[in-house]
Amino acid sequence: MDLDAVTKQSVLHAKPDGLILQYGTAGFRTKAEHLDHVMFRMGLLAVLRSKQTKSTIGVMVTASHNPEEDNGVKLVDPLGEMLAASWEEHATCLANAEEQHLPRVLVDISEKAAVDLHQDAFVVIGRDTRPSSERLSQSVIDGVTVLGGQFYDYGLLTTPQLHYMVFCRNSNGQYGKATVEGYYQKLSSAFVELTKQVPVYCTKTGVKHLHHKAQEFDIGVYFEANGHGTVLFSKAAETKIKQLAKESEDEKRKAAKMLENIIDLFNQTIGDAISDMLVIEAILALKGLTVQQWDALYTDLPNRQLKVKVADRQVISTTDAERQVVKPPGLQEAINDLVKKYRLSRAFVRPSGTEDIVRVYAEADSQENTDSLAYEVSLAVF
Ligand code: 16G
Repeated sequence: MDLDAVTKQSVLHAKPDGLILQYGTAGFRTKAEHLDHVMFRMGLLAVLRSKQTKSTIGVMVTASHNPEEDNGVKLVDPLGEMLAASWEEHATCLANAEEQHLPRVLVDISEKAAVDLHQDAFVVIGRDTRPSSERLSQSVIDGVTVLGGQFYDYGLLTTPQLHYMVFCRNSNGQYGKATVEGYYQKLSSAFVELTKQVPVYCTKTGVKHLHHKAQEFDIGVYFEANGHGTVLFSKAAETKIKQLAKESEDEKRKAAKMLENIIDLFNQTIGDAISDMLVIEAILALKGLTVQQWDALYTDLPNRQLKVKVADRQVISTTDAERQVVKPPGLQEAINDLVKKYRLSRAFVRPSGTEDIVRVYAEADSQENTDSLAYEVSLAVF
């Protein structure tokens, strides 16, 4: 520890005479104008803590919800938690040491905490949007560097983000990537996974394919754009619902009874317009919705289906639930090139299973573009 260098630097971050501060619930907090020396010293302390734990330590410059003229600083321990209580005492001692005692207090802390001074130190820093925060985090950096510590300044960061960064760095990336993008990536992909309603699958066209797929679930809803579809309940789900309709307490029994009747209202052997209509009527009545309100829940995106007459529809064969052409060679590539010309677009072609034609399906960002994509794809088929 180069104590001479510390003393020299410390003069530039001099402690106001007689000022006593306490490392409180969320670190040090007071008027920003009184915090420069505390920031410098927390930079020093973070280096010692980093050497002692052989880990990255975080320093956050913020006073959270306090008034704008306040500021504050707290240290983040290796697993992303708050600084250990024993080190809060060291922090308070160091922050309150009069200028001439600073070297001695540093040595005391190192001895008491058995800090290996030869160990490398790494400190990450974050700050809030207060006008004083940038300058104060520079004081932290001065403290870190004068003790030979390395640092990474994240700049603007929320406090939980800094805790996250510290843990990521100390878990070799196991907890996540120690970048702002990594943080958002982790949260957003977990959010998307969590809020996916139900798994969705595509099958080849035709009730027989959809029906079998839907049988794999406790409750399987299948439908085609042309109107075919129904809902299937597994034996296990039906038994459970029937049992709840008899045995459970009032609220649950009422819900289970409703489901029991819904099961009977569906024709589970195949889609059935009469049965589907009654199910919809029942749901709208129970929810107090009009047909118009129901219709307004859903807006069709631009789409177009075209038929192309061909000499032999069997020359086209497909894979991936009829979404990719495998034969004739070159057709899928031609479709891909056309799709690339439009925004939010996709297009499929498949031989009809009921007529001597090829069906072309297209989507794009507007109806006009959709129509034009469908037309271009049908020319490629032709
Ligand atoms: C039949 C199928 C229907 C499918 C349609 C496709 C049944 C009960 N109906 O109507 O599920 O969507 O054929 O015809 O299986 P396509 O291949 O000519 O478009």
